[in-house]
Amino acid sequence: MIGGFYFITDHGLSERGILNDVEEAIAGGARVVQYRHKTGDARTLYGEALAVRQTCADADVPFIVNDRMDIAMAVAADGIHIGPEDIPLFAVRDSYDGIIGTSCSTVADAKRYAAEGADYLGVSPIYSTTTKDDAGEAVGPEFISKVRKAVDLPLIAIGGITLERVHEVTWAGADGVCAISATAGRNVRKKVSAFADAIGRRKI
Ligand code: TZP
Ligand code: MG
Repeated sequence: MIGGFYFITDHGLSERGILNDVEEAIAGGARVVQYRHKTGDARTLYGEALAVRQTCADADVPFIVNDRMDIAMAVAADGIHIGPEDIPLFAVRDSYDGIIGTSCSTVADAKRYAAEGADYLGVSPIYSTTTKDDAGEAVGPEFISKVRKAVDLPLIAIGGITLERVHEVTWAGADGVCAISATAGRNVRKKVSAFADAIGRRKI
């Protein structure tokens, strides 16, 4: 089951390299890792994804590749995360047994993705964010409640989430939380650990 703290790599914000960040995030309690690299060439993506996959496999943490079906297949990732501009969900569901996550910001899309066989949904952007250029307008934590009522899939809240806001999104029904800028840079382990604790506390 996808949930808890969901860590996404960010080359721009990383200070010690994304592989180190992944190790730190897992040590801090991340329950899912996504490799996200928007600008690298396929050879670079393959090499990095392979290394991250190994680190995740050693820790028994699900490893998801963002956008790229070819890379996910080549490194035998546990899953892929696809957005509205990527290969369509219906096109991969029949031939791919791994975890498929997709992003949604309307209830109609959430229902459609559930019907098409998504395994989890990223609900975003909950708050405004500068980490993703085309993230769009903030949908607010109430959007999570609406999707929660509409579909029976794990929901990962993402976009502008700080430690102080964790309770708002878990209260609204999120099963997991992703925070990039709030955990990237220095002390990744400590920051992820604080998120993992905050999410865990809400679930008790
Ligand atoms: N998808 C939707 S919002 C977002 C992504 C990748 C960026 C989240 O980053 P931050 O820094 O936690 O707002
Ligand atoms: Mg994408």
